[in-house]
Amino acid sequence: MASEFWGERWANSTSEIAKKYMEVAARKKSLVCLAADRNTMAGLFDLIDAVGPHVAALKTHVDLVDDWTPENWAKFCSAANDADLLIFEDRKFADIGKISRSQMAGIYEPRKWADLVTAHLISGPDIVDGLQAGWSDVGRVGGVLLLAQMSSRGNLLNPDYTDQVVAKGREHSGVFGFIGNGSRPEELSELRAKVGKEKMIWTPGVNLAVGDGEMGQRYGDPREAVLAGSDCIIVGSGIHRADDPASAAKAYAEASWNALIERES
Ligand code: S5P
Repeated sequence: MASEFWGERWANSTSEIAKKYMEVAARKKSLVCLAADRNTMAGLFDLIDAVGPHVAALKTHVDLVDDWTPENWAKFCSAANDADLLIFEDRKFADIGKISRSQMAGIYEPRKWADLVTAHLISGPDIVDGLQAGWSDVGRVGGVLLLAQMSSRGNLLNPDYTDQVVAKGREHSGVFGFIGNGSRPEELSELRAKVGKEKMIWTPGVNLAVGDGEMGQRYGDPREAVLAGSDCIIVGSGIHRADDPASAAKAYAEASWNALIERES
């Protein structure tokens, strides 16, 4: 079923997790990853209950939860799995390979519950092997999203850096895809041309209200991001700060799904 909607992305994909994501997205008719940036466990549970049916993945920042405990987190991950959501820890790893492997353990132990993690390639490509080794240490598989662009004003990921990240990441089976800048569709189209047809591009910096956000964040339109080559819109405050998060999530789901249909038809 997913193949009929995802066209060349499905046909070219060699990643088990990318296929899993495309299937979940097709079941829910949503290309939305919720950036679940709430700092209490209760707030996070409320979010899953409210928006679970309308989003395909849940992006976490595990270290910003004030009342985090391993037991509560295990319950939260199990609720996310029950809601048919991929779990994506936005840890933005950046260290050398062996330290990144160790950081997949530690108190938060993302190797045990995260399907996806983000990483900067600033330290070189061994970081991807380190993260993959972290998952293998507990008999799991996962995917790395490399930051090729960022949505924040004044970031230092210049076009030459982006090209190098893409050139290295494209060839690595442990790389699920790239983070692109959802606030600038023209930059995103260029990124898609460089990435090619196979790997995922996921984009933060997306909001139905386009323009500047808080502290240098910038926002672009969800439909335009998908048409420019994004495979998943990462939406935070547009959903979790809405008066009615469920209706907001539904609106983002519809915008993203309709854009995928438009893009592939
Ligand atoms: O370039 C980036 C990369 C990421 S992963 N810009 C971002 O904003 N993000 C993340 O996306 C950020 O950490 C936050 O969790 C989310 C955007 O949230 P929003 O509230 O601005 O939609």
